[in-house]
Amino acid sequence: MKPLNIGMIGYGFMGRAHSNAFRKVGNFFPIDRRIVLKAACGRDGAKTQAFAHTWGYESVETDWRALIARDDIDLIDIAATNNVHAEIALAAARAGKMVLCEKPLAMNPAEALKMVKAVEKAKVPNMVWYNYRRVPAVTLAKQLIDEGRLGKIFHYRAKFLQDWTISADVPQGGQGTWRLDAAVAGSGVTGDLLAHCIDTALWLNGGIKEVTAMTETFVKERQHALTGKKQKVGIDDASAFLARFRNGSLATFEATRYARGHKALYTFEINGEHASIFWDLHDLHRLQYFDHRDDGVIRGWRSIHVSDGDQPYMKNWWVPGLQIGYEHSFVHQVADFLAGVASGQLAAPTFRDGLATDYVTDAVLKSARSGQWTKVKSA
Ligand code: SOE
Repeated sequence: MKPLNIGMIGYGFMGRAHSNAFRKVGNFFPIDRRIVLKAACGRDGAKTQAFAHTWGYESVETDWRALIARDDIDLIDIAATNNVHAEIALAAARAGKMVLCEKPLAMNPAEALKMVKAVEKAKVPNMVWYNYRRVPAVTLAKQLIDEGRLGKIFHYRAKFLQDWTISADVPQGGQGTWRLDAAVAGSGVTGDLLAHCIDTALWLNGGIKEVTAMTETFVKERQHALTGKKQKVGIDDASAFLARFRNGSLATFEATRYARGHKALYTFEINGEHASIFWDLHDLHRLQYFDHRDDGVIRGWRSIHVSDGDQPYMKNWWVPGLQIGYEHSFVHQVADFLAGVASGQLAAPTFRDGLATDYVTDAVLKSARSGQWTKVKSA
């Protein structure tokens, strides 16, 4: 089998999630390339070395430009902070590499558009790591909607709730807390958490026409982990918006890091003319489904344990009844990406799909500032 040499940029949470996916995918899915973890890249040499050792990368680079310049790298995976996505992706596309990028695609739509143009001009395979699409229960939701089981959609309701930044002592900037630093993250929960909800929503329910939003920054100043200085906080701690989808349905979206007791409670509910669907990341292998067309005496919400071979992705894992988890969504994403490359029909979400999400998050932030309903651009 022809090798596919991976150059991984970043060794944090996502560097681990992606590396795990690259290592596992060939054991469970019929891929046509032999994945080689060729090089890990990060600014801190010792940490990158340790990461490379743990995950089995053959070599280490401390400058992403040197990584991209290497002839023995086929695919650049950007698992670094949001502020460097664009620069790296542009250089990787110019060098003719395949490019995978962590979400959100960019700091703002202007950057994201440049990235889309670069990969499309260079005709290089590209994808954004919106992994939740490939949790089997979520993929099953897509299947049920596409089969028309819900009928006309009236409502879409999504939430992503966390509680890890309530203390004013949590710093901004630095490893682990860069998500609180606007210069590195771009925005707060809008780009970090709502972006997930929006990506899933655009996939399941089509485009969003307009939004009206509110955001809040509860802790106004935080110490910067790198400078030690107290600085104004530029990110949104909480963000909520109403939306109208192009198909006429109405939506509410909410994300916060101030919902005490919730760690990563991503939920969505969709209400259609005939049926409704509910999904909850804390119970990710289940899909709740209600069908009004069921016989009245047994009608009710059913909890589908998504673990059977005829349900999405599951025939590649264990035997019916045995469930899988969070990390597998990344494995599925690599499997689909490679199948897309092999067939010439790229798997979504491509960079252009990532731009569509960035247009929504941008409209949300603009609306929160202006207090006005704001139109969403089409990607
Ligand atoms: C933030 O805590 C975070 O890790 C996000 O950055 C991820 O994208 C999300 O999947 C889980 O929460």
